[in-house]
Amino acid sequence: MTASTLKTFGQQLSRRSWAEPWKIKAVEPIHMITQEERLRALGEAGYNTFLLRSEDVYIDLLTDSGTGAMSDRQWAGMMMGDESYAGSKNFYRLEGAVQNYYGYQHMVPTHQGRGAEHLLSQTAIKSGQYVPGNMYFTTTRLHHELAGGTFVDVIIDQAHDPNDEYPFKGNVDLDKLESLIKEVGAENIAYLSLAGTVNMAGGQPVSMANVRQLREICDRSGIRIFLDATRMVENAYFIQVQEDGYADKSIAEILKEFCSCTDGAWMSAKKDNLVNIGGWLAVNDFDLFDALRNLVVVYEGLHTYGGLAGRDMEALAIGIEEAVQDDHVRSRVGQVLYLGELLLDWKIPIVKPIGGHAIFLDARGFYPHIPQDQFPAQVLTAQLYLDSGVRAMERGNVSAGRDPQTGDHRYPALELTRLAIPRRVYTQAHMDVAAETVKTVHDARQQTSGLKMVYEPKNLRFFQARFEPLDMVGQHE
Ligand code: P71
Repeated sequence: MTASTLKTFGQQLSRRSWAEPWKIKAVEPIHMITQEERLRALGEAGYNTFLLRSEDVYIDLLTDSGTGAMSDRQWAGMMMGDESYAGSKNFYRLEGAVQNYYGYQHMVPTHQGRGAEHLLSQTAIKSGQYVPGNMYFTTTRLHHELAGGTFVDVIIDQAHDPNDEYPFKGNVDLDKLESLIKEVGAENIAYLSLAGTVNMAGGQPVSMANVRQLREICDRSGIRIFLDATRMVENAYFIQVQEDGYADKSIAEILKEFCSCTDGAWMSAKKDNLVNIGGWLAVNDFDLFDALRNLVVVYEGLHTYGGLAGRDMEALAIGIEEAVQDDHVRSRVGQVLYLGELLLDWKIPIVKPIGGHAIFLDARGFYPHIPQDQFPAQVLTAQLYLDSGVRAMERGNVSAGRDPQTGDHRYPALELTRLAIPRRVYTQAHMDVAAETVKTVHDARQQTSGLKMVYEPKNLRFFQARFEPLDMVGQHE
């Protein structure tokens, strides 16, 4: 690819514009209910935005997962679904797209990311082994633990500091990894669990230099590297714009180069790959593939559909091609940057640098007076919803859960509220609404008090936990 074909629309005009490379063909109406109705809806939802009905939400920034808009080509592809039980032609299209754009040899489809995590964890982790990774992700770590593994965080220290502006805060700390190998022995390490643009750190990328060094260390010790490729396309964009030597390489080239330093990857296709449901798992080692192929039939479906309809696999194959277009990624990350820069201009505390898929508000910065066991990030999601019907997600003490050994809250260093931006869905004016609501809630921060958890599920508690405002607790007792 030459530099001239690489240029996006904005770059061709030598401007910073990141306008979307599409126009809107179908729209879905949205409404804002009244503040009184929002208060009632939030109470019914136990102050947990996961428990709100989407009809009661105005702008839905809960997640960028499965919430993107498909293109006209993808919708056309849905009509090309081959719903044969075995050997659907859409499976072969999907397999070809994964091989072509990610570079792995063997692929197993799954219904979504955690289905792939389950299969990989059960196959590649032996009970008692350690699984080092660049910060935990909720479902990923749970699957490590359910397979008898212990997750060890080996991300660089800067990732835990919302104000550190290092451009590759997703990097693995090589010393932490090497000390772990020395301490427990390489044979007790299942694999390195490496994520592109680290979600819980604020969508922070891993550099190409880092993955190359990791490859070297792991080769020396015979440790495999598996990549959480869920938002790896966005990671490739950050390498293109921030790492020396990559400005003239396309996102597609960078993605493939990065993946070539790893032994396989799992994917929640609901993010980068632009579909509403789907996932996959791809590896180079045939024996491992054989084991995965054997397990997928138990939990997901036959190895040529893995829980997906033929039409889903077709939309996914097309989504993979669209996901790596430079114009698309630049506009997607550009929209996140637009929202983040508005907030920075207003001195709102957010995780810096601005990441790929979301803005992460620093709830400690909003509510220094609310202790972490009164869930400041959960409070912030509630306040945003009450102000404007914008739905965000808690990514702090509730999400981190309890330590299985001590049973206590994990009290993570990062106490964040995430505004995730769905792909190809909202406009710049919607971003303005989101920014304004954050500002209003920030202005009222001193009058805000904490929450008490009144119902706590055992696994992934953040999904279904219920809360009451502390100043209300007791009124019902
Ligand atoms: C996100 C999600 C969806 C989610 C999952 C758990 C709690 C809250 C929200 C899902 C991811 C992800 C990464 C890096 C694997 C999964 C699981 N993210 N890795 O951010 O971000 O994929 O949801 O398709 O099962 O809102 P899955």
